[in-house]
Amino acid sequence: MKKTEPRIEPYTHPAAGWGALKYVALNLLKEKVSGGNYRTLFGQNQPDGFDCPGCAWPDREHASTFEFCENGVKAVAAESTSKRVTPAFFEEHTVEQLMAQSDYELEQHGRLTDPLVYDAARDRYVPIAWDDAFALIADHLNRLDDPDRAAFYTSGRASNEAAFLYQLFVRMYGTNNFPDCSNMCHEATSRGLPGTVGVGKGTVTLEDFEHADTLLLFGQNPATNHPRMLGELRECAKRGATIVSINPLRERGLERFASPQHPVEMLTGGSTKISSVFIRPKIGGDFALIKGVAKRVIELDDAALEQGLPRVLDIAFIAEHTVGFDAFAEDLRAESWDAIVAESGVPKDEVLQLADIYARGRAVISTWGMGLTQHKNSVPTVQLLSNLMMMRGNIGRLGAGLCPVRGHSNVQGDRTVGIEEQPTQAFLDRLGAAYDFEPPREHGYDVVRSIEAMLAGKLKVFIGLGGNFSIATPDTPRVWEAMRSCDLTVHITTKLNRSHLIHGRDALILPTLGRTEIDMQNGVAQGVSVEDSMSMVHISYGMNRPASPNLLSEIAIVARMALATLGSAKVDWLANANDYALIRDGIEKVIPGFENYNERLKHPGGFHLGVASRDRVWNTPSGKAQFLVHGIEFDTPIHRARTVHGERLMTLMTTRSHDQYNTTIYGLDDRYRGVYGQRRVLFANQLDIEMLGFEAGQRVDITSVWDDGVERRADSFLLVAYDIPRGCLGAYYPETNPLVPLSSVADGAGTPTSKSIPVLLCASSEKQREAA
Ligand SMILES: Nc1nc2c(c(=O)[nH]1)N[C@H]1C(S)=C(S)[C@@H](COP(=O)(O)OP(=O)(O)OC[C@H]3O[C@@H](n4cnc5c(=O)[nH]c(N)nc54)[C@H](O)[C@@H]3O)O[C@H]1N2
Ligand SMILES: Nc1nc2c(c(=O)[nH]1)N[C@H]1C(S)=C(S)[C@@H](COP(=O)(O)OP(=O)(O)OC[C@H]3O[C@@H](n4cnc5c(=O)[nH]c(N)nc54)[C@H](O)[C@@H]3O)O[C@H]1N2
Ligand SMILES: [Mo]
Repeated sequence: MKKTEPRIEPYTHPAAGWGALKYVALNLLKEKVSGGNYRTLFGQNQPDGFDCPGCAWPDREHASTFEFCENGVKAVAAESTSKRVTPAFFEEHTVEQLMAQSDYELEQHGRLTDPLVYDAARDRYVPIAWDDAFALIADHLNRLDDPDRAAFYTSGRASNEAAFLYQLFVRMYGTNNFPDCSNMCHEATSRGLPGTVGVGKGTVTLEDFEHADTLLLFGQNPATNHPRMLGELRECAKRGATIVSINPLRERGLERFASPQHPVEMLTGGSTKISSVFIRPKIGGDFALIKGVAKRVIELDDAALEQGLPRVLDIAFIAEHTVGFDAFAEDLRAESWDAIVAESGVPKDEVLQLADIYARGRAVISTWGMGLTQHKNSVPTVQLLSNLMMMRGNIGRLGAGLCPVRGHSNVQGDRTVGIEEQPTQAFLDRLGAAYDFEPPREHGYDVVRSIEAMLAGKLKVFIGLGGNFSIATPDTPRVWEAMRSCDLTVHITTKLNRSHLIHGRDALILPTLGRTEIDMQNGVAQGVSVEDSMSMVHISYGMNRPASPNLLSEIAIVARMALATLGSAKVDWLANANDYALIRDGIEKVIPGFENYNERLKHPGGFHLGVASRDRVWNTPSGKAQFLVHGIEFDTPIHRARTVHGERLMTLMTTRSHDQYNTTIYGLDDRYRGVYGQRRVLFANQLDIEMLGFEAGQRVDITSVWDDGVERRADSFLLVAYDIPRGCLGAYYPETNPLVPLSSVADGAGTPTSKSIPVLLCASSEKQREAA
């Protein structure tokens, strides 16, 4: 693809439409999809095809019509590329030389073909036999004086089978150190919802979208990150449902959508209006906003009572299904409107408008993404949203419910099958009984704690099942120091990324099959299963020839790592790797909800795992859904920094552009936000740009304000005047990760606060400008 000239040019078309088709064509040409096998792209999310490695949005059961998704195609094309990174490539490049390449360039080299080991004398990765690689891992693990000195990372693409076998191996080895991408993603959801409704998962299915009359979309950008969700929203909008976007940015894709599934819309240049209302809190303002809405619902109910009108609260639901309502209502009555307005950044009339919409809705779905989960108060925010929904019985009822929209295609399934650093005792009991061993009982390290433990010299071996740990995590220079202090780093991976270059004393790169590839074991093509964001579990079969004959499946790698480390006295690892159905039998034994797992997977579209809260069964200590009281916080790091620096102190959110998949950079455009050919841009309100004495188009350096005396900076960002609330800034992740302090995490979830970083700006110096 020809490199676009860097420019800023506002986008005026609907999301998707012809623009998306054009981009798809360009991507296919660029990747030279393996063997010209474009059929692959249409095998995604088909009953007999593979699960799209893009996002976790569920598939319609109809699934016979190809659901077009630009970013799904990009994900598949990136995996099916015909480009290869062979041992000859590493012979030509030292690690130091590769470090000089951008993340985008590293990604472009293509698929890894052979297992590699780091050769320190030559600063190169060189080939290693698979058995020697497993022996090296076993040797390191068995030499540690304590299994808690090793951590086992998982990124959310690993299948249920791979993840289950991995956690079994790791727990038999003796630790619960399972940092995973979820720790940086929807952890506030997973830790918050159990406190209110008893389960850390959403309560809706796609069917509910057909019956909802009101949808509140909090902090997500579906046109980029869950494009197939727009198809669902389009149907809702056509039906006349009210859709509200709650987001500091007026994301283009939430305004108008031209559906590639509907030829008439495409040919006539038509499109569908998605959101009818845009509520725009300042960054981190959602908690106060939701509190305002809940307070207003109480006021509306008071007024209804007085006038003898039907109640606004669902008093039957509250009485039968909940506890804690009185204290909750009392706290809302006592909350001041001034605080709500000041802390949310939303004018009072708009808070009231949102409350009216909510109170009119007879079937309301609330969805949310990273805009709610990556702040200090994310757990209380998710709980408050859940409480708001409970006020009108909007949980466990047709067309209504909680809909956290997960990221990675199997991030929810990985947690279900045991990738969890805080396992319950009940889970450990069942696991131990099924495999006849005593699992470690102490909770392990999450992502941030793993990094801290490395820095403290307590963690010496890092093994990563997918992902890009050194780039996805916060506080980049500290993470690199931490990873380089390890005795061994291992990456099980499809493509080259920077984490492979930030290595321990010993280091391995183990190349694996992707989801799109045929996985033959013992002469039989194996399927793997995944759970989407709405708890549907289904099977996935690859269709492509593997990128290299020397790749192993993730499951085979885990099994052989386990065999080399632990032997086969308790588990016949190789038998499990030869027939994935055996692993599913194990999952069935240990995890409730998987009865008849192998059988039920044969049903096209799979099966629903069952979510207790959806059935109004509340797995909480009280046995009821719980209203919880949380106050607005007035003494946060951002408040404190603003006291010192005044209005020059800004709050920075870090988000995804349209041309990336997390740390994988597909291209340098973010077309819906009007950015082309570049990524180091900083969105700011024109009035703030003037107030700070800058001009749009100039370059600025960003430093974050934190209390540990460490300087954190990211330099040379192009200032772009953008429609964003005052005091707020936006930039892309991962370039901005050096700004996120390691110790700045969501209370109760440990998620890095990558959507609310207190920062200051200064003009870039001439020298830095040249370097950029
Ligand atoms: N193509 C593509 N698809 C993806 C991914 C990808 O990188 N590329 N990543 C996958 C993963 S792992 C995930 S988790 C999801 C992420 O999908 P999203 O949840 O959409 O994640 P982000 O792009 O980080 O942006 C979140 C949105 O939150 C808004 N926001 C920021 N701060 C606030 C706030 O304080 N309040 C509110 N209300 N909104 C706020 C931003 O303006 C932005 O619109 O997508 C998944 N799908
Ligand atoms: N500042 C900031 N930081 C963030 C975020 C943010 O919004 N802002 N978002 C956070 C979120 S939501 C998430 S989920 C994390 C993501 O963190 P990660 O999951 O660690 O990162 P990814 O970029 O998704 O990982 C991509 C790599 O996975 C490997 N890979 C791809 N497919 C496969 C496969 O099938 N098998 C294997 N074994 N490997 C594969 C490839 O090597 C690729 O380079 O980042 C978090 N970090
Ligand atoms: Mo994520």
